[in-house]
Amino acid sequence: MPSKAREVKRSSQKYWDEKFETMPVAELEKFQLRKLKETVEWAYARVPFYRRKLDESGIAPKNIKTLEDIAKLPFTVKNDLRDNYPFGLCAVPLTEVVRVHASSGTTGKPITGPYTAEDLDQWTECMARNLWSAGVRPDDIAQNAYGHGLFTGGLGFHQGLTRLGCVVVPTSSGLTERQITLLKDFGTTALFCTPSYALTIAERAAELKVDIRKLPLRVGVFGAEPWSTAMRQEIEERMGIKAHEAYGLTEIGGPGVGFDCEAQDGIHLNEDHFLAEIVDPQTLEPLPLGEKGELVFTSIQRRAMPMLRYRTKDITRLRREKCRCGRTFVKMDKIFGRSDDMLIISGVNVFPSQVESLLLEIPEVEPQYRLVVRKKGYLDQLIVQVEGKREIYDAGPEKRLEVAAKVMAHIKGNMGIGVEVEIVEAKFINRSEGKALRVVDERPKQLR
Ligand code: DLL
Repeated sequence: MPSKAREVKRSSQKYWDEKFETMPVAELEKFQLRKLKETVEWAYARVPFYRRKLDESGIAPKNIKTLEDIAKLPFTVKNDLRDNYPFGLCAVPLTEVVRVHASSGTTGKPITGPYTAEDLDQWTECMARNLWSAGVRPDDIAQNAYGHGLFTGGLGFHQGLTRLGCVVVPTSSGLTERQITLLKDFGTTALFCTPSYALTIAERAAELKVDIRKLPLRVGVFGAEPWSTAMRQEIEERMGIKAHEAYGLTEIGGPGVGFDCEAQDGIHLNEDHFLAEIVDPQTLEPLPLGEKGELVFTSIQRRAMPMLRYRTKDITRLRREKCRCGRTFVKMDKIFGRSDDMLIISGVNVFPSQVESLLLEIPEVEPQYRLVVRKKGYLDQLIVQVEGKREIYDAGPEKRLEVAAKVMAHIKGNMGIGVEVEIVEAKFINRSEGKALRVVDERPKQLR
């Protein structure tokens, strides 16, 4: 198998694509500007939606002369994708489309992500960078437990792993006991799934008296949902692995947009493919590097569905700094959360991942939780429902109240908000096989 042999030879290389991953920023910016101009022209010439939007804003492709000029372009939002469902934003005839992914989200019509053969190839390269950076190598036995199908996770990882030349085991998500059997029988060394599913697998394995720490498993690449650093450490501890990260979204091509490295300190963005900005979610003004706000992406190499200034609703900040891995790509902080999931409790902005970090600091509770929001009079009330460790239930109701009070005080002390805490029955929280549902909003719709 010549291609596998070729990849094996590359195992000692530090980067998958050294040229781009370590390109000096000035050179990268020149490349980005060229690709940005091409993309704006491509979208303007081929997608009536973009032509109309640019015309309405009085912007012509020739007005894009510097990278900063990107701020002149109008934003694109999820509803634009819904309104143009299924192929209204497609810049190529369907005869040139070789794949369509889709994401349903929680409400409304799905959105689609079409790819040309060239788009698929580039996506695969982006995924290969992600996996390589996590230390996945051609001799890994790679169990891919992201959902396979319309969701971009399964096939995106499949392509990247195949390009590396790994032994790919496409389990898809679910059937947790079988996942554990295969981890054992195949001697899986690398696991891919959402962080919440990794936790589900770890928990089930413990119940089955399988010690994952003693299996050959050594690395995982997790993503597709917000997770705190504390959760990463928890997974590393329970599985005895290094837990790395993948970031991406269907609208701009799925996972492979960003990835972490050996430093595990922020997520490098594949800047030769995606231009990132942070904007103030209220005023939509661009914010300088280092400030927290909404992440906006422009794809600069995609052909089938180019995206101009797509508002992700993900909240984070960008950092341009020397990373110890040697990559020059800008870094983004772990996503704090989606603006959709942000709660305002007693005037304080609350993201589920902040509460998650605090829960993980309390040894008496499990990292299984959900946040329920209710109205109490005019005020929003936050109820943190969390499961306790087995010993807590054995110790009786008094103990549950004591732990609830402890959690409440910890949240108050760190976030300054009063919440109600319920130590719910064991297994009350639905175990996730994909993206975990963290927020249950029980407020009447008109009062949210
Ligand atoms: O979740 C793509 C993906 C698959 C990424 C596998 C990583 C691994 P969507 O289903 O369209 O695509 O959801 C995209 O998920 O806007 C974020 O809100 C969230 N998200 C994705 N990765 C992360 C991450 C895939 N690492 C939405 N941390 C995004 C936090 C993430 N949130």
